[in-house]
Amino acid sequence: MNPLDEVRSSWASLASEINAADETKLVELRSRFLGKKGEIPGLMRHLGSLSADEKPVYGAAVQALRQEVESTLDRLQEQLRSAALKARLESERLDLTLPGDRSEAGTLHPLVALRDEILDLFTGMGFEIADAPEIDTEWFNFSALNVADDHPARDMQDTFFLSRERGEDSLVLRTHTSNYQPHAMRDRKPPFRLLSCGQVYRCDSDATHSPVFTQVEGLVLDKGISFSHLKATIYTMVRALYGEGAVLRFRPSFFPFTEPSAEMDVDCRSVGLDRDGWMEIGGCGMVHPNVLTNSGVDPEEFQGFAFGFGLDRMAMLRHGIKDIGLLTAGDMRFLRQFKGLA
Ligand code: FA5
Repeated sequence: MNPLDEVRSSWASLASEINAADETKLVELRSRFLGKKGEIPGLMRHLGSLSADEKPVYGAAVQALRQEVESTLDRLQEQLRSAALKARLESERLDLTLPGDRSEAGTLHPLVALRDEILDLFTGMGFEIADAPEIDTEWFNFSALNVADDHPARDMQDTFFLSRERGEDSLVLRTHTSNYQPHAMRDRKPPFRLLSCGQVYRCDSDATHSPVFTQVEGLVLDKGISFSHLKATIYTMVRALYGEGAVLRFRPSFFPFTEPSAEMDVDCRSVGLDRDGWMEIGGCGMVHPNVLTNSGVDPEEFQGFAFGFGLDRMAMLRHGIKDIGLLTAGDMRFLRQFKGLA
């Protein structure tokens, strides 16, 4: 048998093996028959021993065999590839008609939603948002605000003291956001309009009092500020939050850091609640000259007003919540009803 027939028949004898070949076997066969030192290129070595007439015939026959081997191997390789792809697609198949895993979208807590609304409202009126520490000294929380040493608010019953010793530098959990006032007056020069919102702490607990609650504090210092500026500002806020029909009353009161001072109550029925009575939402007044002096501001030159609202109370009023504790209890049965808040 001549070498060409030998290679042809060895290729032909592999037919059944070839058809069932895997990827490795195909690579092996490709190298055996078509590789540089493979059987088919090896056939060309015999060209030299052939006559001029035989050479083209022999060359064409070798070329034909090469093409047959090549196309067979290519076809098989392609079949293997598409079978592998089909298997993969099959194993990774997604049934898009199955119901999906729905993840419940979160929603804003009613206190956060209300706080954001109030911050938006006041920034719209030219107020700048600022912060004060929740742990502060007795001086900032009380003395700078003209609260006398023997004032009942300093009493152990009302304030969480963090230091064993009592004194101007001893630390307390702030009892109100008014601690912000002396910080603000020391840190910047009037005129300014500032708003601060944050948590405050008191030994206090019943349906309308919580030991941890949130206050929103405003402070405006400028020349020629009067109580009517204060009233207009508060009315703007209350009407924006509760509607034009909201009835607000200013009740004369006392705070050591404002003079005159008032507490503000909203008529529950006027904001759509099904109950009689007033809900106290905050305190306010004209900044006391002693507070200005304590913080290095000349009361002859600048006057101002301040207010502090209980955010939790305002949320109770808005949503008709009867127990303040629900706002911080983290009970999903209660919180789910505020789903639409954004
Ligand atoms: C003050 O805290 C003053 N710093 C407010 C102020 C600021 C007056 C600036 C003048 C100038 P008062 O203790 O009344 O005031 O508290 C203000 C509001 O916080 C109350 O009207 C009420 O809405 C809310 N509040 C008071 N105590 C609690 C409590 N334990 N739980 C929930 N809200 C409370």
